[in-house]
Amino acid sequence: MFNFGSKLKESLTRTRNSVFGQISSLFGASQITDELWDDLEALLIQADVGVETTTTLVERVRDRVRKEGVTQTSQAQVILKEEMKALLNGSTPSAVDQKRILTVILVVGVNGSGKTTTIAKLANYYQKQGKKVVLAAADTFRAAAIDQLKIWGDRAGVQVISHQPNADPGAVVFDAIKSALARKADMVIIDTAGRLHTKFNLMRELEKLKEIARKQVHAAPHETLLVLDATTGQNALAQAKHFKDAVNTTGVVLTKLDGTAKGGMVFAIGKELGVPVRFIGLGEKVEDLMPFDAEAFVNGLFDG
Ligand SMILES: Nc1nc2c(ncn2[C@@H]2O[C@H](COP(=O)(O)OP(=O)(O)OP(=O)(O)O)[C@@H](O)[C@H]2O)c(=O)[nH]1
Ligand SMILES: [Mg+2]
Repeated sequence: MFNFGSKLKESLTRTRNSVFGQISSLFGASQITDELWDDLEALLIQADVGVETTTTLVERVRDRVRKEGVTQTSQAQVILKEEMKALLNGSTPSAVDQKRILTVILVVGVNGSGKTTTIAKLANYYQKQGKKVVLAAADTFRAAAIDQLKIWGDRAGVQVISHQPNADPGAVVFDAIKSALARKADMVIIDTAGRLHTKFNLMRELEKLKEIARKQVHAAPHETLLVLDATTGQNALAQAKHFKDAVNTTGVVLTKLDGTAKGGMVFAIGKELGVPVRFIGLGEKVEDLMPFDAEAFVNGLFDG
């Protein structure tokens, strides 16, 4: 069995070493002082947790420390970890797990964020759960994107529905859903373009794809996953706001956590966006995807 725990810890090494290790040292001090809170705030902001989320988090921890009469720094750190987990928990469960005839997942995000790779990973993940998956190569702007998906699908034995480059992405989605229904598949995962062409409104196009899916399957797409590159830090957060407003994303896949010290981003996404992180990307291989688990994630930030 693939060990997610050690893979996660390994992937979080940079994030842990850069800032969270320092937070641990901070709480290694003997006394809780005003300086401790100031230093904690500065470190969390440095860790890309985001100003708003940092302020909320530090206030909550400080309040509890005061109310609970905590005097030991080690106990204060336990509270910090609890409040970090609380920030990430409590989101609605993914609609993907409900039973229905066909589940449709739309995957969106800007160029290079890791959409196509993530789709291969998701297909692998759900396939391993015994689900029959069909992929829709609806990023028709780039011939390479279609090929990338086809090659992977062939290798994994997953059907990929594609059209010619520059074809109408809506037609690809329509055909993929039709084929999936005919083949009694469990799930369709749709790849989309991430670029903004001059004569092309990406958000309007994505909205059109959603409408096509909705006409074929009740309440589809059941999940609209935004793929965000963790290495871009606060920029990714700005993208996320944009996508959320325009196409109502229901979840985030945060990719490339293995190559960055910006793991603190997870908190900013959950809190400032109110969109849950559903999966995290921990490498380039097809198995390097993990369902997001707040408990394991926070533990991994502190303990190597
Ligand atoms: N280290 C690491 N690399 C990743 C991860 N996810 C994706 N990548 C890499 O990121 C690069 C871009 O990934 P793609 O899947 O092609 O991204 P995309 O969003 O489909 O890009 P476009 O099709 O150009 O819009 C590739 O080199 C991937 O191998 C991850 O979790 N970790
Ligand atoms: Mg792609």
